[in-house]
Amino acid sequence: MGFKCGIVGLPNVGKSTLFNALTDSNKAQAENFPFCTIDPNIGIVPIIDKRLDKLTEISNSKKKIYTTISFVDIAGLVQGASKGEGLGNKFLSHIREVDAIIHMIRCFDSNDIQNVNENVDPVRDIEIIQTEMKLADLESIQKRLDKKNKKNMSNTQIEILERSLDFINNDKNINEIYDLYEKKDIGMSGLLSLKPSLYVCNVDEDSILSGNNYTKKFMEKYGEKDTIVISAEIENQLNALENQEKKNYMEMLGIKDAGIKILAKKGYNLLNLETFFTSGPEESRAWTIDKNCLAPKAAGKIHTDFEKGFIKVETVSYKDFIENNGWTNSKNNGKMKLEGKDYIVKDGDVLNFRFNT
Ligand SMILES: Nc1nc2c(ncn2[C@@H]2O[C@H](COP(=O)(O)OP(=O)(O)OP(=O)(O)O)[C@@H](O)[C@H]2O)c(=O)[nH]1
Ligand SMILES: [Mg+2]
Repeated sequence: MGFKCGIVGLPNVGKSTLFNALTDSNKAQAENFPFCTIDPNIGIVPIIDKRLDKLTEISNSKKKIYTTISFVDIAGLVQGASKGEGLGNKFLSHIREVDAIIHMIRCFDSNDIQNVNENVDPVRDIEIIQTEMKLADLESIQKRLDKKNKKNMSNTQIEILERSLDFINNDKNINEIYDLYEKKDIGMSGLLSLKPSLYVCNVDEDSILSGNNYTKKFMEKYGEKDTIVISAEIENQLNALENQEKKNYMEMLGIKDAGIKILAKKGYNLLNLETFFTSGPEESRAWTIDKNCLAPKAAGKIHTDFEKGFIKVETVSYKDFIENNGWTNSKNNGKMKLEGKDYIVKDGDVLNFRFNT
């Protein structure tokens, strides 16, 4: 299963516009009225990786398969959503299914584009969303900590819920849970407030390069590391253009990389993901794993039989593979290593698994 990122925010802030840009489609209806989106739109996006292009060339592979991330365009949330306001709490459950959240925040002025609140205020807007997520979490924690439901959970799971309850009730920074427990256990809690988050400040054309007062105010509070300034509208227009036209337009705007590319990369980092490759005459392919993944687990990404029957793995680093022009010379020049089940796969490794079926 690929990784899923949900696009979350107030109504009419540009979520569907961003989704269309990310998925290079017109799949999501994006119109100037609140609650335009009701059912979630799902799009799968290849993560373009130049290293894979290179490997495909060297191995003369018939097929090239990039790894992917799924994006989910979710209905707008409003104050009181957890209690059924707006489109209500059914939509909070769509957020529960994603691995990470892209918060879409309006940072542009426009008299034409309806705003559900009276003015533009990114910090207030994100707080409305986060409060709704916390309220939804409180309800879900309380339900699960009921005696009868508690029986099916491990002690760690119960502890995480109890701690989260304390953090939310006392308005403490819930992300401190990440210092106390393992990522996989935290993920299993399904709590919305604990999902890794990226913030996208949606701006007009003139603010793409250096932001505006809204983005500044937002970053003062939420920092720059996990924030990205994008114009969803412009990204969408860029996608509609042919290569040369696109280049010219980007030059005119003064941007080097499409914002959505930067966004996909940031998402990858945020989720602590890495890539390993397989490469041969049939296909070259990129695979997504968690950082510090052990070799058998990585094998399991390809097929569960590979994990069960894992014997050894042949490894060559990406750099060596390129420098030695493929498997054969890497082997002959002593760059291929044979590793066992304790091997921690590194980003960029080119791997060949040996297994029993
Ligand atoms: N001026 C301006 N308008 C934008 C921008 N991004 C989106 N819009 C417009 O805002 C309106 C709403 O965009 P959508 O993408 O449908 O918004 P949404 O967040 O999906 O809305 P809901 O599905 O109703 O929650 C559309 O008319 C877009 O063209 C932007 O960066 N600047
Ligand atoms: Mg929408």
